[in-house]
Amino acid sequence: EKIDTERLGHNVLQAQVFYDGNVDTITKKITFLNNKSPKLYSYKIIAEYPHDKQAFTQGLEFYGDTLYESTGRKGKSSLRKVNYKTGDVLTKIEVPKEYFAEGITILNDQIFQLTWQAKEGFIYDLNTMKKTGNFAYNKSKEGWGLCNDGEHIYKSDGTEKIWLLNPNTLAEKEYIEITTNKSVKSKFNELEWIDGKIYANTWQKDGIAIINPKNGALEGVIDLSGLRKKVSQHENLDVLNGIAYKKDTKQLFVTGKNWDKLFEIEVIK
Ligand code: DDQ
Ligand code: CA
Repeated sequence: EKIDTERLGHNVLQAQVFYDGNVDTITKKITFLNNKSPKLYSYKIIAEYPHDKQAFTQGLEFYGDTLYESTGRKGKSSLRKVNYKTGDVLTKIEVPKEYFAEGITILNDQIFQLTWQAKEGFIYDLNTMKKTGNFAYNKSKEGWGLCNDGEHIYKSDGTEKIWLLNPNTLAEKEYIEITTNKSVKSKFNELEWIDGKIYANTWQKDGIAIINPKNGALEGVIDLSGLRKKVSQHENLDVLNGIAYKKDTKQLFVTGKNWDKLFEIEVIK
């Protein structure tokens, strides 16, 4: 059996075909390289802070004590510098209304921001927040989330792939594909690099996935379904999205699209 690696990925170990003589009932059993099922984690709320309800959060990352946020929807897309304790927006750069802004990440004194379907990203100077350039992504499907490990940039695109980008040209170099021991997973949205793993929101789900960047194995899931009840929600689209880790103090923050709160949480392992 030839494995369709383009569709199922290089994380697939093998595909076995079961044939009982009837071609209509051929079934295929796929075995994944990742043979462990994900661990399930819970959380504890450490603190709650105000968050702008107008912010359709698509990107969230700390630089020192300052929170940077990207918001989406056409006509409402922005790049913000935020005081996380008060929720005050210190600087707000509007994104041209034809773009739907997505994830951000900060590397080498630059902020990189994706857009959803335009296959175009923006580069800003971290200190002035002035736009200094653009970049294109042609191999990946769409622009969803970004994070970096201090050296490389990782990008999700709505599919099962997370791409590794060249930090200078932003071109897609290679990718991992996200699998559990049972299936291929997709729709990874906002991303965060925490201690060697990629933490990822999943679009319209209450769980944060913990992904091994070396092989795409989905090693854990944090069940955050309790948080939704603690925010004033008005629309189905107001889902958990936004993970930011303050490296110096090891604090973890999460929010959602148009949520009125930013939560500092501790993962219970
Ligand atoms: N994404 O963040 C999951 C990548 C996209 C969110 C899209 C939310 C839909 C809003 C409706 C817009 C209609 C074009
Ligand atoms: Ca993030």
